[in-house]
Amino acid sequence: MTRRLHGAALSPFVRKARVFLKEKGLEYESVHVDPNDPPADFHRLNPLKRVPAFEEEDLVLADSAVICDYLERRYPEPPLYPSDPAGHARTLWFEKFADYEIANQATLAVFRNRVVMRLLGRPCDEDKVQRALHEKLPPLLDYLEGQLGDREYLVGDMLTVADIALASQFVNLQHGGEHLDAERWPALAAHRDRLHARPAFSQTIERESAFVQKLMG
Ligand SMILES: N[C@@H](CCC(=O)N[C@@H](CS)C(=O)NCC(=O)O)C(=O)O
Repeated sequence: MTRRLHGAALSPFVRKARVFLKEKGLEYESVHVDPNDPPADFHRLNPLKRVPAFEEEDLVLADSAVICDYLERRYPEPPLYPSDPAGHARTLWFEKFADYEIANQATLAVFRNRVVMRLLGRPCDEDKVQRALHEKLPPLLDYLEGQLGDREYLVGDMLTVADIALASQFVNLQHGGEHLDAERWPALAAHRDRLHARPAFSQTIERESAFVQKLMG
């Protein structure tokens, strides 16, 4: 069967899909697409020209949330979404919170300025990074810390796509040279450590970190 994931190694959304596929135990072919310079025909896979895009036989999908939702319905085991309506809805909420709110700060402000801009030979907007770290990110993390409480996962007692989405954003924060303050957000830091210790994350983090170190010289 043809199953391909198109994207770049350091994209948090591509990583989320990669980890999801690995947690499902699904084999796939990885196709490199640089989101800053996609191939001319990439619009056929995603008219928005964003990564990830996904192909399975004749099916073409884009957007990590859509790809994960498809994989869950097509390959229900092991489940990565709760089956009860309330748990399912809360999972989608936290997934969205990670993909949009945390992503805007951890990836688009910190990682993009500290890593991507440097690689593109453009200046890093360090003011934007500092605003993200000290003004924008903390209230979002305070909220998640309260929601997580002393539980292992964001929703119920199972690993869900929401945990994967959030932990994936924290990898980009790390690539940008920043870490969660474990004294201020202990539950969240422990959650990140648990997720990043799973083989699906630890293997990719090791490879990516070596790559980032090499790129940044
Ligand atoms: N909501 C989308 C976000 C995808 C996204 O923004 N990907 C970035 C790379 S991290 C991208 O392709 N950016 C290129 C662009 O927006 O032109 C998802 O979850 O897949």
